Amino acid sequence: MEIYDFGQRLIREAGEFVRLRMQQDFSVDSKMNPNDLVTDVDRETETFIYDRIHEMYPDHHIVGEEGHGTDIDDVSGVLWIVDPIDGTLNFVHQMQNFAISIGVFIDGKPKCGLILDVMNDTLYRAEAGRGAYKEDVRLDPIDDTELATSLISLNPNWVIKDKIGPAFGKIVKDARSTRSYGSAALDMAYTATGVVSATLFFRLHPWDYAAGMIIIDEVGGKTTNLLGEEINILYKDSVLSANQALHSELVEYFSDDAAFIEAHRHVHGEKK
Ligand code: 2AM
Ligand code: CA
Ligand code: CA
Ligand code: CA
Repeated sequence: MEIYDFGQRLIREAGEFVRLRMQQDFSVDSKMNPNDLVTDVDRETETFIYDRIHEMYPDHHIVGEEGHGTDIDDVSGVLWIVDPIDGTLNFVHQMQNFAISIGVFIDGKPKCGLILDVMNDTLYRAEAGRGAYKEDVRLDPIDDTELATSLISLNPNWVIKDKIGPAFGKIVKDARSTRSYGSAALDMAYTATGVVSATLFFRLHPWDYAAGMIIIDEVGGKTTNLLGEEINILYKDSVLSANQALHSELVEYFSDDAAFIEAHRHVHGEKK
């Protein structure tokens, strides 16, 4: 079966799995810090997705947040990058506003991106070169905007940090307004649909941005790190997705700030 069709079927099944599973008890643990949570549902959903891909395509490679593919360090062949639940804090606290995110790459080139808003059962999807869709509605190219009349999404935690805070703070001041949704994948889907005009992150993993960057490409938007540099799909990086004009405008806030560049250097260039 064609990868894109299989992926769409799989992510819908995984969404159904999550909606049923969350009606039963599940345990919540914290990872490195007390605000970084993981649940049984994250782990079980990743295994659900892994098992089905592996059964259908035994020679494909699969990387997931919850432990699959930790040994994968090159992009040759078909690579599935999976976040079983993006927005785990929303999952735990709100039981809504979280997503499943799946990006597929062939020899490092984008193949397709899938983001399912699980509780609304709304699928954002794109196949490279063949357009992006929200459910069955083809998405229009996103329009250029200026920061002064744009809504942007970002996490307020970055604004209050010593070295990187000022650059984010200036953006907050100059934007029409900001939003914080708590799911990087949904932030990117919202950028592709024009709900916000840009989304910014200081540090993401491949599973957070893989699907979103493919969808944003297909609506004519641009994704790089915050300094305007190309992102390597197996690396952690900062992420900036926006329409073309706003992307250029936003990169200036970071690339003109020596303290930001210095802090950025320390946390980037690391493999997932
Ligand atoms: P997650 O829910 O899959 O962990 C807002 O918290 C966004 O940042 C979410 O998409 C979340 O993904 C992501 N994120 C990445 N690293 C994180 C971390 N260490 N703690 C909390 N959220 C993180
Ligand atoms: Ca997580
Ligand atoms: Ca995530
Ligand atoms: Ca996750």
